[in-house]
Amino acid sequence: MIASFVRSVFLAGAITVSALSPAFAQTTGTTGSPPSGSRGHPVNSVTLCSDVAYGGVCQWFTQDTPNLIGTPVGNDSVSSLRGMRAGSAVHLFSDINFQGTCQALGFDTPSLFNTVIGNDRVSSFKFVSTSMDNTVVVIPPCPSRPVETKWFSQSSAVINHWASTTRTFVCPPDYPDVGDVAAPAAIPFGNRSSSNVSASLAGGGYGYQGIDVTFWNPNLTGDQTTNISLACHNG
Ligand SMILES: [Ca+2]
Repeated sequence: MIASFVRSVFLAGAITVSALSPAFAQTTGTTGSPPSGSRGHPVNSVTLCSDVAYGGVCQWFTQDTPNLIGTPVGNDSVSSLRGMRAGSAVHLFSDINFQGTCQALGFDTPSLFNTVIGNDRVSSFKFVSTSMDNTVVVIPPCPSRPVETKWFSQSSAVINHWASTTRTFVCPPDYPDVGDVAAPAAIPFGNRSSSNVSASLAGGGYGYQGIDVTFWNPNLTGDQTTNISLACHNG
């Protein structure tokens, strides 16, 4: 079964390559411009742009792309995208080789700000086929991924040098839960402030998506900026 499956995938790949060849494209002029392919052999396409509102450097692609490093549009650069053909959508990934945070998009998107994957984060993408549920376009969900922990650096709050200061830090939407899945009993933050500054859990615990940290800066040399790394996991 596996050998047969692999073989059929290989043959499908060969057909796709022949459909993209210039000779084939030149013989299929009835269905539009060459990148659209021919009837029965549509070519996927998406245009990625480095600025919002389809500005900056824009680059169209017809193939899954496991690594945007070195491309004109660039790695960790995409800010908007459009031009997906009917029946297809894309899965965008924050890491190369279709890893990291994934977001499924099937429609023109003038800004990736405030999306799950975020602005200037796309490193790879692949095409997926959509289906119709009555009149609703169904985009396949992103592949499930293992539960994992990432450590996020956060520095924003200023420590008052006359008294202790408690600040709240929050995990990002794609890794929403506080804690290290590999060490669930450990304190889920590291103090990266200057050596003068101590940090401890406020109230002796932490919440589901956020953590309160109390800082103390006893050296009386002035206010300082807090700096912690926070452990967050994705499920
Ligand atoms: Ca950008």
